[in-house]
Amino acid sequence: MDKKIVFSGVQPSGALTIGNYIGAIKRWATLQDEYNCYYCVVDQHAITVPQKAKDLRKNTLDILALLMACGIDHEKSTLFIQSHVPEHSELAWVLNTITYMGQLNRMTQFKDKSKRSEENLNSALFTYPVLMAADILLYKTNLVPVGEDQKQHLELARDLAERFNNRYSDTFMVPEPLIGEFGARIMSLQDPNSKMSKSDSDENGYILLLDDKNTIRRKIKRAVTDSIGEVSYNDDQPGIKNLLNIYSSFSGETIETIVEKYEGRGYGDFKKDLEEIVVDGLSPIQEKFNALRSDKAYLEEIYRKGSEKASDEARKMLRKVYKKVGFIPR
Ligand code: ATP
Ligand code: LTN
Repeated sequence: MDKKIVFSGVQPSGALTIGNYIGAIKRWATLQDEYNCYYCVVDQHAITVPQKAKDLRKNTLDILALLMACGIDHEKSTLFIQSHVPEHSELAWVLNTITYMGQLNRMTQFKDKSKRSEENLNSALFTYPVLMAADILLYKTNLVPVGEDQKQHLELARDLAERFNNRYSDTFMVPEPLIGEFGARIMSLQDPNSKMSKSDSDENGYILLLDDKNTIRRKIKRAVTDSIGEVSYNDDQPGIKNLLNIYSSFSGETIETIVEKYEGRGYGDFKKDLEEIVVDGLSPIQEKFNALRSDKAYLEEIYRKGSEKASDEARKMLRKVYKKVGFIPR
């Protein structure tokens, strides 16, 4: 029996946080045996907000090496760079013709991001979700592991698949989201009511996968808690709740076990242990990253092989789509 297909993407718009890791990337590695996985560094999505070319090149290779350091195995999964497979933007053009302006106007990510650059809004920021739908639909994807913030975009991909299938004939698989439970949203360490984000102006709000030991310790020490003084998991203590989620995700222990362990002890002990758990959890990733990142030729070999594999599938699907819409074959 053929394995089901998984597709996900990450933007090389900066360094990855433990929010990206817990919410999405950690999960990606665990899916590799059961599914046929495609993992893509979406550089074409990243340029919907201004990027310096030099930084984009560096971030793309950093993220590729980081994904491998987090356990993505290029022998098991197809690991590639979006702009290396032009079928993504070619399919996006066709999908644009069946997307309603009203649908794109309702996207919360567009509303949020357009607020940040009110003056010269570019049209790619608006059609961003259509390119994302193309990424997913090209590979007959069944499942898309993402954080909760991407749910609305996935709804659009489902909608476009169904609309195309109805208008022409059965072509695309209708994909399902795969969203984790508590890890779905890791919050800022400085404001536990807003999402941990790499684009936060306060660097104490996030921990980067590549932060050094002292930085990690300092950021956890400074993490906002409350005056209750009891390690307990509830919505009245959002700071501690968020730290418990991080603790559990890195240690593998259940929330109950952790809460029991710190009964009658203050936040000091809890934070001190958490510091070491995060430092220890990230250090093997950082070591692997450093080894991989210094070998440019090896990285090149991997992303070339990945895009060849992805292209084979993408080409077949695009050919089918072009035929159905009435384009004359080359
Ligand atoms: P930014 O934070 O700069 O707005 P982003 O991190 O949301 O960008 P991506 O890098 O493309 O954008 O996200 C990669 C994956 O990480 C997505 O699946 C997203 O849902 C997930 N993710 C991002 N932030 C968090 C978070 N705080 N908690 C859980 N998952 C997250
Ligand atoms: N918009 C996504 C990144 C992304 C993606 C995809 C995720 C682009 N294409 C396809 C899943 C499937 C984000 O996380 N910001």
